[in-house]
Amino acid sequence: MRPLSTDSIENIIRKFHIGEGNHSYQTFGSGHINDTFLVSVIHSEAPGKGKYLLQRINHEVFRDVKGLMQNMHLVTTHLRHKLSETKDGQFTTVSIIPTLDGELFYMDETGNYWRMQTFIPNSITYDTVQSEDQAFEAGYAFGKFQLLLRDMPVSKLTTTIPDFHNMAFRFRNFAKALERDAVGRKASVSEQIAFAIDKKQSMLDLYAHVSRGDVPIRITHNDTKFNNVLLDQDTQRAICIIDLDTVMPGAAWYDFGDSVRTIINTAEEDEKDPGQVEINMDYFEAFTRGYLQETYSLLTDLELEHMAFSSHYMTFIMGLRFLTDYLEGDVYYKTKHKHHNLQRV
Ligand code: GN1
Ligand code: MG
Repeated sequence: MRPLSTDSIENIIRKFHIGEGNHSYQTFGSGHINDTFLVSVIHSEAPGKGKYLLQRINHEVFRDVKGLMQNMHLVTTHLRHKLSETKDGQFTTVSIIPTLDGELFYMDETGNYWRMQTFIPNSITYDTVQSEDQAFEAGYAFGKFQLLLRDMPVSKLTTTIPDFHNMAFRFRNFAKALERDAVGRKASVSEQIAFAIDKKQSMLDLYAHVSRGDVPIRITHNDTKFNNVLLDQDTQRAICIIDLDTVMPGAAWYDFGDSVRTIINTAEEDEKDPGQVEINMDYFEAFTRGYLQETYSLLTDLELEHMAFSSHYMTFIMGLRFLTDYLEGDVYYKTKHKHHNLQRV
């Protein structure tokens, strides 16, 4: 990705329909892929409403930006419609702010893709769960997301990253990275490699259910980290699911499992001291209660049967991807230092 210049961001903000007024911006968030800026329109007549998120979409990762934005448009439109029907408390959705030309994104002269969306006022995210109530709220929010999208035809969405949670595909990439050992790190991670190989078959077995069509393909979020749930700053209730980049056809296991990965971990994803990484089963229980409260009626027996194992599956697949990227020399995820990807494993 090309570097960003201050000058260009100013110009890019002006391409979007965010109304009159001066603005300021600052970098924002902790995503591993895109670049995010919080844009504030100064002197806006409606306080709190003058905030937006501008993002440069990493098109090396998201090869089909048009498909991605179309998915996001369809899903947010559907959610908005459903929420207006149900008047379900404070739960809301982000909205895409179109360009002045009415497009869903803007491509600059250097070939970078940009999008603007609303910033939900009075909201907060956390990287780690602080209480059982928060774990419940996250379960409720991802469950609600699944429930609200149940009547939207899956075929409307494009698979923007093929094989995203396909374990067989991830193992093939891992094998290639081992074979190449591009930066000579293989010998230093033999323990992690042995662990991955040891778990391989049980992981492939779960994926086989997906590839055989034993479980329904639903509209899933596919990146259900706890910090993708917005909580209301005052009430601490879940109010919105964000980061819709990877919304596409998938298995319910992907969303449940990836949430559990971050929700029951008492430490951050990149904690360097494995001694700090503990599992909080009370959070697991609270999260599951929230999730099933919304989704129990729509899940099949087979989905329910392997729901708990999906937490292993998704935690494992993320570890495998971080390890693969470490072996490849940190070419995919943003890293802040040499062993960052390894700390995430
Ligand atoms: C990436 O960029 P971010 O933080 O939203 C990744 C997810 C991983 C996550 C790990 C497109 O998400 O799959 O779970 O990092 N997204 C992509 O924190 O690869
Ligand atoms: Mg994401």
